[in-house]
Amino acid sequence: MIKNLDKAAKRLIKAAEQGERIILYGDADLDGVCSAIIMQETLKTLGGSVQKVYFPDREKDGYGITKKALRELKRFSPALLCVMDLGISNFKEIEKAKKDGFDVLLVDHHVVLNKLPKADIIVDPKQKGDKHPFKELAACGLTFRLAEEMLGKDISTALRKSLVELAAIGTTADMMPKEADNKDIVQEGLETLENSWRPGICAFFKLQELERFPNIESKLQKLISILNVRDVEEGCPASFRILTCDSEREATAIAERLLEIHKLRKQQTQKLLDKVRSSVAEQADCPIVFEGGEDFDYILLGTVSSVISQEQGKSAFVYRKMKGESVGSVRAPSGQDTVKAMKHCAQYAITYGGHPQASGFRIKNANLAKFKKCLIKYFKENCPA
Ligand SMILES: [Mn+2]
Repeated sequence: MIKNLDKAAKRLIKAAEQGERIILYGDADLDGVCSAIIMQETLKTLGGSVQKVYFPDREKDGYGITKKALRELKRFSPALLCVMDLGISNFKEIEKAKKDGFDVLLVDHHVVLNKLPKADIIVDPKQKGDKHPFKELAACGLTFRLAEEMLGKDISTALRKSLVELAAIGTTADMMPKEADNKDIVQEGLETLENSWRPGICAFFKLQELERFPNIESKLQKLISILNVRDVEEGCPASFRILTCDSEREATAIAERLLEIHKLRKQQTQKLLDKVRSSVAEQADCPIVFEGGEDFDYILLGTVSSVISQEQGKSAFVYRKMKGESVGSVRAPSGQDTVKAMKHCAQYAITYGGHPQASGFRIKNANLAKFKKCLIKYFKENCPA
């Protein structure tokens, strides 16, 4: 049993039944977005009222619970703040949210740092005392398990399908291992995905770009890469807008727009990849890749670090340099732990966190060189080639 899942379900049911204000706060990637939709639709089924769904703008405001978000959300307090796919390292921000009058419920799957934040309820299979044997659920997988617990045995087949589809999309997008719970969730979700009632999903399966793929798995990968396109309107990612949209005409318009942006991004990614590749070629004996610049577009970082890490078989730290600070995306081959490495060099970073193979950091530009040196030393000692 996942620790605190029953507690969290009871708390959410109570909030729905008593008409408490509920705020959903999710990461803006597909895992976070799918989590938020699963939770929103589950609460709606139970008669709850979600006042606001908030996604932080990673590019502008950074990852996690942000100060800006807390300022904007304060007007909803007192309320239940349900945070998904982030929060486990937001110690100060959660303390502030509590002070502002929020009850805080965390559903996260990221690595627990040295301590837990002071949220009222924490669901994270990676916390101490969690006896669930499988630790690699995505946040949307956890949220789906939570929805099952909240809805109990009465869950209708139609509702279950519509939720598990989202969990399958988010789990695949987060590149979680397709084992145990994840395998069940993805299999169940894929069974009906092509016949989804959700206008946003129907719109995608009618695109020519998707039709040419031979099977549902490859179609899903394409669907994810298009949904991943960053297109924020009034703080709301396109993926959320399209997956919750109830008109197929509107959904088709968003899908076509995303496809156009997606094509453009692909060209930009190739350009940046070529740039990083030529720089890396001159540093063959360096145990890591550490590359960045002012022209490194934030939204390309994840893809570029991931491709470079695969090509080089090294941990890749790829960052965008801004005015005083830089933000980076990190990917690593299996067996290397970038969170542990950054923990070792934490004195130079402002924040860092994530998963061993996929993480991120924020740093003062003045510390970039020291951070790099420290990481190189760490990898030389701990991951000899
Ligand atoms: Mn996630």
